[in-house]
Amino acid sequence: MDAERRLLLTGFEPWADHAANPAEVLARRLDGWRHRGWRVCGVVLPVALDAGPAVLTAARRDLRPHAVLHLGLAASRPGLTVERWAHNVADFPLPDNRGAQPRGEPLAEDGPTRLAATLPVAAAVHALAATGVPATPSASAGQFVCNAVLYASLRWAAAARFAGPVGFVHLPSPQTLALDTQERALERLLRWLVAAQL
Ligand code: PCA
Repeated sequence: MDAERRLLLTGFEPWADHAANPAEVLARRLDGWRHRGWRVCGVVLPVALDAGPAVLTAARRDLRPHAVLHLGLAASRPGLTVERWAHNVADFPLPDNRGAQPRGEPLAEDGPTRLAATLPVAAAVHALAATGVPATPSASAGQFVCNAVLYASLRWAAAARFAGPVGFVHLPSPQTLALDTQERALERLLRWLVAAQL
């Protein structure tokens, strides 16, 4: 009997002209975080359309998580944003880390136009905002690799009838909001997730 419950927390490596990615740093920092029988497993994904979802699939197989939370950097946003939707489109403004640059292509020919995050967005925003950080819901995870990973994750969750929550939080730049402050807000969100036993 496996009593421990695992939350898979993913971040992304840096890309383009970002020297570092707070999503990577915080996924690593929170790796091993424990609370009331839950353990966070931090995994860093490549910023690549052909590799990000594949690494996620492997991590899911190895870790058999009960909840999945993705983190990514949205450097132009002023606070933390909780994504409501993944859209079935890849329209990269610049090549990913492996040189792929689809323009206006569907992620899955046969997939739905959009998929809703199964993490309760309003409650997640509330948990983050309770620490005093700016936090809002977002209607778009963009059209780059973050959106592609969320779309793949939600598609898997629907197909596998995954009972736990799957969600995505975009983080602001550490220049906008200190990393330690972002970390405290994420810990608050994690404690809420544990308490809610979703
Ligand atoms: N943010 C990018 C990809 C990796 C990341 O952290 C995005 O929003 O798509």
